[in-house]
Amino acid sequence: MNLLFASSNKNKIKEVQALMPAHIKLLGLSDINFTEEIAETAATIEGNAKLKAEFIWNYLKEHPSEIKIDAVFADDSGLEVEALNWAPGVYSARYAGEPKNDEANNKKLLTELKLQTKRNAQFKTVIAFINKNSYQQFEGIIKGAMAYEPRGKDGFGYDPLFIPQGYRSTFAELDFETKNSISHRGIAVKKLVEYLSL
Ligand code: ITT
Repeated sequence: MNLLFASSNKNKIKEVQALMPAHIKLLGLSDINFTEEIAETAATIEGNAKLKAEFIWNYLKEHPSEIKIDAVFADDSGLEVEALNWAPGVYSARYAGEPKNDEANNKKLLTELKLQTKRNAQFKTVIAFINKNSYQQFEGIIKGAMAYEPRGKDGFGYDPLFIPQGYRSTFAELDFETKNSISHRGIAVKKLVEYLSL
């Protein structure tokens, strides 16, 4: 089956690709020559995941692809920090303003958390899936804590600041496979794959 991942984030695509079984061919937005940015205007992570998947599903109706696409899905993710009233959450990508910038986001987060000893947080991914018969959502959440300084070189986004529960390393200090096997995205993708294998 040909599954189109409606994301322009190369790191997300790499993580999702690594969890796809051989019978599912993962396509990206470049395979349908889509290069625009989809405005994420919903008020929730669920809403933005749905909005991105629906946008591309509808785009394909008007711009049919040469490759047969069986289904489309999108991933919207956010970091939720309890001491910040669960911010940045749905605003994670642009926490430090436009244009989106991972380093500026991490810097702002550390500033907001300065002198804060309550460090617990969670990462959440919602995958929105559409095919001609149905719409489904799959959620993945991993609990953890915020580091006091960026640590590690791997990963992307907030990975240098997030320490998953049960570990002492940040996501950026863990190797790719370890992060992917426990992460918010990994959990959501495994649910999607299970659904597709039923
Ligand atoms: P899309 O094209 O898929 O929308 P995006 O990068 O805009 O890509 P999101 O809106 O879901 O994706 O991202 C929210 C923010 O959270 C963004 O700043 C990411 O860098 C960050 N993020 C998402 N997943 C992450 C992960 O696994 N580890 C660290 N940061 C992550």
